[in-house]
Amino acid sequence: MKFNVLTLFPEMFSSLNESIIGRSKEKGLIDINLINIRDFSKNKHKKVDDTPYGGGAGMVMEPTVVYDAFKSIKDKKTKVIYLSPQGKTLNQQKVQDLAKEESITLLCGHYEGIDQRVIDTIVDEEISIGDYVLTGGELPAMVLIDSVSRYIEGVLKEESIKEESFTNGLLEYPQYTRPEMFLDKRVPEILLSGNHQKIDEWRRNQSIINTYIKRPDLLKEINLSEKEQKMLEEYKNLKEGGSK
Ligand code: 9WO
Repeated sequence: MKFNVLTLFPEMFSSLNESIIGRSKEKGLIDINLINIRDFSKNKHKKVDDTPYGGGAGMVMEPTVVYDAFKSIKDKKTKVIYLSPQGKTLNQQKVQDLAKEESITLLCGHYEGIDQRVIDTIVDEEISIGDYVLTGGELPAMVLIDSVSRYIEGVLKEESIKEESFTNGLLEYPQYTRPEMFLDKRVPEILLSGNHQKIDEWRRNQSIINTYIKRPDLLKEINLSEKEQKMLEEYKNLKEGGSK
């Protein structure tokens, strides 16, 4: 997967050299091409922004420099995404769809935004990572790169993707590692049993209960078996009994 990033702050993306994403870059599974928009300024002071027409606070990124930076990308085809609070909110389905693209170009705005005319000219899609305002699109671009990269073949172990949260529409089951006893808390006995059928069943039940507690809205979309429905009802009754 090729990611082009149009940004005034390419150094911010050095965090993507760490961990799983860093390793995937080394392996050549993902290619992150950082384009410094400022390099395309024709101004002797490398200016990239100007005051807004109509007045008001702050600065707006000029269309010409953004357009020239975009035109330097030589990919045959690339999906251009503008990270903005006005976009559709990113979710796991969207992440999986984006992972099928050959090339994605992320446009990161700063200051009070980018001249609307260049947005209308080059952007295919506006995406938000949540309903809050930041100082720029760089962190959202990194969130998108991280989430999409996980679905590129070879980046993660197959099993990790299949077992994870959201893939089956449920939240995750709790995880445990050594030691067997931590403070006064034991690891659930079933996980030490070696009975993998029972363990799978227990984990799925934990996922269902976890989802019921934390995200009941997600549970409405899930087809529970009769056995699982009973299990959940039993949990609800137990909870009403006040023993938690
Ligand atoms: C600031 C501002 C101030 C006065 C009048 C209008 C204004 N608009 C903005 C503004 O939207 N600034 C943005 C800052 C421009 C694009 C990059 N910025 C940004 C992206 N902030 N937050 C995001 C973002 C992107 C994706 N998901 C969540 C937040």
